[in-house]
Amino acid sequence: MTRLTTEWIKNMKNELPEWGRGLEEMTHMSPLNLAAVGGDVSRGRINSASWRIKVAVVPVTQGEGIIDTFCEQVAAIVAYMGFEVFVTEQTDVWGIYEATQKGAGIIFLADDMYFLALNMSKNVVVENSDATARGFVAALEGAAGGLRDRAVLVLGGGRVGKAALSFLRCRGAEGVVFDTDPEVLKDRAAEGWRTIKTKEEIKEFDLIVDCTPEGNWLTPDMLHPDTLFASPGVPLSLTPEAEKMLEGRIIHDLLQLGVITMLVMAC
Ligand code: PYL
Repeated sequence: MTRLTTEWIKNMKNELPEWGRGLEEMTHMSPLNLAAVGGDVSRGRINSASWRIKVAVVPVTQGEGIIDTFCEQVAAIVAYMGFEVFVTEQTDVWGIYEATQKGAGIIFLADDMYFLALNMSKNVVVENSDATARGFVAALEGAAGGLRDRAVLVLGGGRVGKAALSFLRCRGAEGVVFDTDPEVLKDRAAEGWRTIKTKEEIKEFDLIVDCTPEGNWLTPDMLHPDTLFASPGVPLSLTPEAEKMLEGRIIHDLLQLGVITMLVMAC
């Protein structure tokens, strides 16, 4: 998983309205509806939760420590979805205690390995990789006008890729996976997923979910000209030329779709 930097995310909260409009233009669905599809949660449940549940975001100092403004951006995304939210003054365990004392029903917190949304009263734990994969598959489905009986190539067969494959199956699509690590491909094949073995085969697919943590390796000649490209992976794999070729058909953000899907799944 690529560790975000303050430089990458510091303007995110100011750009949320533009992000939401762009996503709706591409997917013909509001962020709320996308999260509802990705999280498999009814709009009614989300609306009622937004009135009842207060959300806390707890800074975590473990490992490489706090990413300046990370918690603030997460809180801004939660607020954008219409929920009351605060960032705790304290960090770590004290911050969790502060959140419970201030009546939080859902707590977001992230260390270097996991980013979780916890709903203690419902004993629900939502993990960012799973929610992010589901959110981006839902967005691809919206942009493609449905995925039923269509082949979708998943780049990267790790934590996010596996979640994307599973949710693609839930949505009636055939997930196909590519990974540069033969051992990962072997594991996915053993689980019954169709795999491709070479980068040359990527251009056979016009629907792609890119879950790789590599950047700048997908060139125009490697891609189907009509590709719809959903990329939970950070940084973006597309070279600038490929980005230009796919302009208007790229679904990519650093936190937003994952956080809104985590939120609704924790409701
Ligand atoms: C959750 C993000 C999505 C992509 N990469 C993941 C990442 O950067 N994880 C590290 C998050 C550390 C947060 C830090 C803080 O500010 O509380 N512990």
